[in-house]
Amino acid sequence: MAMLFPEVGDLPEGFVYREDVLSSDEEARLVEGLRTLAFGEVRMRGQVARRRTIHFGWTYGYETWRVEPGPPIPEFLVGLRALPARVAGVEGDALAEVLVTHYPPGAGIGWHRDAPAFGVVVGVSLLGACRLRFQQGRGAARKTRALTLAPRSAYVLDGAARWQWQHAIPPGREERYSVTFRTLRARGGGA
Ligand SMILES: O=C(O)CCC(=O)C(=O)O
Repeated sequence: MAMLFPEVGDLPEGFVYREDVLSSDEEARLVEGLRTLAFGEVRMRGQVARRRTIHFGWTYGYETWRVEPGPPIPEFLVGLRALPARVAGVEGDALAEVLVTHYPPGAGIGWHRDAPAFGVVVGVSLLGACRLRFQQGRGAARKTRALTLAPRSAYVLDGAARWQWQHAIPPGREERYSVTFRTLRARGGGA
């Protein structure tokens, strides 16, 4: 029987995954910094999600997708930017938006594509592991892929993975932080 969400292999074009991009000490120092951030609620269609987020560089409305200048990126995250830049093959400065998400146990994120105002997405995972799922198409034509994101790993969403597939993270058992970096394409948002 075919697995609903097969492991790594045959993942969408444009998806890059690297493990052990940070040491445990670097992870611990980053988590110390992340613990000081003032995370806010994510409200969509009247529902408050279990995950909490904070945006730097640029902010966007989850329902309007409007992109606005945001608070400056804290020094400890500016220091981290060279890493996702190297993994994605872009300049550090080009990663103008930083979104930090805190997932307590039981939190996830539903199917979506990231706001079109942003380009390449690079995600760094800290603390718990989680599944990252991809889907494309509907009904009988629906294709799915999945892998486990390890702590201290990084991934890139570009090409088809970014634009032609949706992704989601099912609720996990472990606390996790993701620090996602995005290049900016255009302001204003809208689908
Ligand atoms: O937590 C992650 O790595 C993914 C976050 C995500 O998909 C998003 O914020 O749009």
